[in-house]
Amino acid sequence: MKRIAVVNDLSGLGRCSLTAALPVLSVLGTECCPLPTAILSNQTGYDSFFCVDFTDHLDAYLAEWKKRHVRFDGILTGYLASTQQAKRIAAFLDAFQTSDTLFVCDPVMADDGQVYDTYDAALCREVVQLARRANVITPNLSELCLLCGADYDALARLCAQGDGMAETVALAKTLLSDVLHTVVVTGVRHADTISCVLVTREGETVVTGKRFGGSFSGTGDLFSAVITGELVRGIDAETAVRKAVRFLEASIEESYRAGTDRNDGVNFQNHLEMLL
Ligand code: PXL
Repeated sequence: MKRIAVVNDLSGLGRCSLTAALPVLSVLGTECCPLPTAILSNQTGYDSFFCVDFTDHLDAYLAEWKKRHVRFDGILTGYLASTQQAKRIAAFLDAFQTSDTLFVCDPVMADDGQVYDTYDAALCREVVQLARRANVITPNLSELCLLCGADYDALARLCAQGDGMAETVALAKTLLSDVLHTVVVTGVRHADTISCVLVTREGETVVTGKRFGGSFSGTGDLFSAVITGELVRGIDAETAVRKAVRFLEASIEESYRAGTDRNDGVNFQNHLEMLL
């Protein structure tokens, strides 16, 4: 069975990070091995939260994995709690990323053009460094602009008018390298639809879904988990992106109709069978 290490936090409420990755990767028939970065009562979008940063325990945790000579077919990273933690994750990659490992980095930093409150400039620089080591990245439009040093407001305005695809593709292409072969730009919002832009060395594809309401917690984590599981299983990137978009579309539609609070994440559980 393919084994995937998922570097992310465990949030008790919010259906995001590890509580999103675990069910998705399991349904896709892969083993999800958490490397927890922090334990939170709930994700940080709620009014308040309790958080224990796990950074100081990572070395001891990883020493046990090293003892067991465990190997990973995939590594997926997401939300990071601190600059110090980002450096430990880089050391984890030094030890566990081999030429056979697919490293998928979700460069979590921002949404709607706003850098998250818990991310400062130093942490964003670490995320950019991490993304440079990845084979696949799944930025949203805000994160793509941060990775490229581009103007988010101008690009988001174009996209809202139903335009901006050529510009988004051009930006994503500048990131491709010997190491990075796939860029999936998520959540590109138009008036009534939302698109995903897949850019590889072979070309680009835009996959568009229906748009329901605003943004929900955890959708980026569900998306990156589907992409990682499928690519590690040897599925091609376009099929993986189409599957992820349909799964998110169904989950978001159900949550929108149920009036789910955006902080509680989406009702993805009833749609996991779409991934089987
Ligand atoms: O889904 C992204 C995410 C993951 N983990 C934590 C978060 C967020 C977004 O706010 O707060 C703890």
